[in-house]
Amino acid sequence: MSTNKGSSNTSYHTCNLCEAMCGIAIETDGKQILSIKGDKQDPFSRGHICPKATALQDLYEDPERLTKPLERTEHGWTTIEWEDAFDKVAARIQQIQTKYGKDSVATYLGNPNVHNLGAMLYGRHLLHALNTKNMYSATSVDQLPHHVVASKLFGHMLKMPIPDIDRTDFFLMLGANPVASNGSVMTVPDVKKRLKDIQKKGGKVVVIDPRHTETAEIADQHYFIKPGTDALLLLAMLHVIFDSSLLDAEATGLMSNEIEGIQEDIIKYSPERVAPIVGIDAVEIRRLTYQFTQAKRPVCYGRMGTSVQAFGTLTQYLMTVFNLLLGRVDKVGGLMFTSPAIDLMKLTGRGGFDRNRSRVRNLPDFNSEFPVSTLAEEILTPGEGQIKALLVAGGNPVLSTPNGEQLDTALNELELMVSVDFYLTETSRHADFILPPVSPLERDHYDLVFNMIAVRDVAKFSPALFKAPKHTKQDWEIYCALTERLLKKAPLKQRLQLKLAETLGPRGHLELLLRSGRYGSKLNPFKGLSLRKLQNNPHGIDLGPLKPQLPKSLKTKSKTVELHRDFFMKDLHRIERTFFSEESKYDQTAPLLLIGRRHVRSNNSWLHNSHRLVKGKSRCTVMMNPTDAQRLKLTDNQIIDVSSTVGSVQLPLEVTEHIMPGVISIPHGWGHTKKGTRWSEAERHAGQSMNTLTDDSQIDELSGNAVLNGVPVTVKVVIDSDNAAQTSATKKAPKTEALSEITEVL
Ligand SMILES: Nc1nc2c(c(=O)[nH]1)N[C@H]1C(S)=C(S)[C@@H](COP(=O)(O)OP(=O)(O)OC[C@H]3O[C@@H](n4cnc5c(=O)[nH]c(N)nc54)[C@H](O)[C@@H]3O)O[C@H]1N2
Ligand SMILES: Nc1nc2c(c(=O)[nH]1)N[C@H]1C(S)=C(S)[C@@H](COP(=O)(O)OP(=O)(O)OC[C@H]3O[C@@H](n4cnc5c(=O)[nH]c(N)nc54)[C@H](O)[C@@H]3O)O[C@H]1N2
Ligand code: SF4
Ligand SMILES: [Mo]
Repeated sequence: MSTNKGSSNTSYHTCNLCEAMCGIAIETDGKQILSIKGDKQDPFSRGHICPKATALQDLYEDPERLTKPLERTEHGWTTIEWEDAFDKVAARIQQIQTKYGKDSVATYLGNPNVHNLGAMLYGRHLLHALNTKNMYSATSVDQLPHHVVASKLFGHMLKMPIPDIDRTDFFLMLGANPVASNGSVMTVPDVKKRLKDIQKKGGKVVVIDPRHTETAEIADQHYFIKPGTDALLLLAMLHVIFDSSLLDAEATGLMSNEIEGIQEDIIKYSPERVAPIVGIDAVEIRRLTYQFTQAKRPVCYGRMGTSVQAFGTLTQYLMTVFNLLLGRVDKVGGLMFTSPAIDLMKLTGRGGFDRNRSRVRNLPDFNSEFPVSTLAEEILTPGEGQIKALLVAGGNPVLSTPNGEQLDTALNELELMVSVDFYLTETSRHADFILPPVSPLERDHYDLVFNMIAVRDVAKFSPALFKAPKHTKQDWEIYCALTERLLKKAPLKQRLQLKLAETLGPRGHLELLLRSGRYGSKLNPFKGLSLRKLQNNPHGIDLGPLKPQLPKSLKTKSKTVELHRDFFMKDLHRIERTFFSEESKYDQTAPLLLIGRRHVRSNNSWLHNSHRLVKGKSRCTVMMNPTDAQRLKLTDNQIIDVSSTVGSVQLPLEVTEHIMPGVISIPHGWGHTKKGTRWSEAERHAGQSMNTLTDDSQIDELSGNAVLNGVPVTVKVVIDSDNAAQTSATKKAPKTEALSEITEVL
């Protein structure tokens, strides 16, 4: 639905760039976008947007965005017809699978897939047709610990409890910076206002983070914490609640009978024992715990900083147990479960663990995926089962995954690489074929994933702003075209299933899912929630605040919260070894510890081709506390060399009190320095990749998740500040041979 004003037209959509699902009002004149503003009538986002929303226009208009398939030939990149591309790609995949076996073809599905209705609905058909064990995704550089905890405790990997931010009065947040990231595993548009509303109502926001972040800036209390030690802090907080008998008796009835065991496990982690390692005083740890227990509706939540670190899964577990034992799960203002219009749990697996082992490092899979930290070694290590071909869809793992340089080298070894991406990136430049889908404004949108983890139940359908131009394809069409070809010799039933799914299309699927969901009516299309109803409500429909629903909605067999103490608490051995043993590697005088950071004008490894977003001072800097700078005789704006076990980068130094002594921070997703990419604005603001420093051999042992925070590094000066101005990260990347080839051919 849209409104007209003169020749211009305003229509309503959802921004799909991050998890926040902000409503946007887009004013157009024909094919011209005049403005993108927050949709004030969206009941969820209430007019809020961030600077990235306008990048949707830049993305749409970007002349460097690919729209036609490319094939690598001896003359460089050549455009090729879609049908030819699909035929060639499918034939090459089949040849390789026939020669080396099914598992020789691997897949990496990147983050944008979960922001894409068609990709979510049809990706699984392609994966099924490929029938390979070697599946990878951004999950294992992200929220894998949340899934492991949800699958074990609540019975399904997607049954993740979400902080009820609008009704809590004490929001304890570890390792998350929603004011910059706009929230994660917590879909929460307008988060800054929502946090301030907690305070306005007399509540408190407390942030635990090695950096004084944008969120810490508005919080009531902020504690620096030594990276990677959150598990110790939580063990000590649990120690305090057991010691002071603060457990919620009623809540314990909901859980499996393992609480006494857990009490035994945590007995030795007194605040006094952990404080020197964690960097927070024992008195403060006790105070914080009491503050939490004295609040009426407190909640404890943790994200990236606590997920992608050495003890990510244990931390996530302890945090959930902390909320559980204090009766803060499934309670108003605590951690709650959503009741979305479409329940993805019905469409996906529960999250099986250790069904397969990775070939080289023998690591278990989760939900049929191996940790992406193992991808490069599976390509580089010869032998049966070696990966020979890779399909990367909506991902840039050369910049996003640990030891990206190693992966960059490994990709050269492949016999075939295919990228489904609309940019020629650090990753897709290695491809033999690039299959570019349309931009987000040219496809329908409904958030299947983020409604599962939103702080309110809502539903909204956004039709494509522009009809996809002729001779372009959406992600789902690309997936289906490849699947069809791969299934040519498959049983009729499988082929018919695909045909049916294709005929339905994303809209048809959506209609079925909405009507068979909890707010719909299967029999009567005019009753309950349906696509038609959503189309008539272009600002979205509010389905109310989160509702208590346990034990009924638990997916565990026992219909209790299964604590799986043995599985999680066995990691305490590693805690002891890491932090307390004689031979402890955790040397407290040791090198600096590296953490990441996000900025509101950037999005993972991309959107850097939007001038509006990257202009101004380079943001790819190394933040360091003045005490460290002084000790190391470094000054602001000097170019320094940062080295880890696997690589080194050179970046300008930013000396700031906003980071904890002993810690440095570099944002991820930069490093547009490789030859043969084609995003010139990004190349002009190249920066360096933080994942040149992260080590693929370091994983969170319980889940296989990557360790991207708390990476030991050393630093030294490269260039002094007088010369830094010219050599800072804004310097233009050299124009490459491959780039000029493309411009000639296209
Ligand atoms: N050191 C460090 N590394 C990190 C993180 C960190 O905090 N620190 N964060 C991690 C996290 S949380 C994540 S999610 C990953 C993300 O890492 P990736 O999974 O690699 O995802 P992106 O970096 O978002 O890359 C997106 C790619 O998809 C393309 N793209 C965008 N939209 C679409 C689309 O609709 N369809 C298709 N086919 N392609 C599209 C873009 O052009 C771009 O090349 O990075 C991880 N890496
Ligand atoms: N603007 C912007 N928004 C984004 C993205 C983006 O790239 N840019 N990416 C999107 C994606 S894919 C995701 S997953 C989300 C992530 O969203 P968030 O989870 O909010 O992630 P970050 O902003 O990286 O915040 C992580 C925080 O953890 C802190 N930290 C690091 N190590 C530790 C530690 O050991 N302990 C503790 N307690 N804290 C630590 C860091 O200093 C940082 O402030 O953001 C999404 N939104
Ligand atoms: S916060 Fe920004 S990027 Fe995220 S959905 Fe809203 S407008 Fe889009
Ligand atoms: Mo992410």
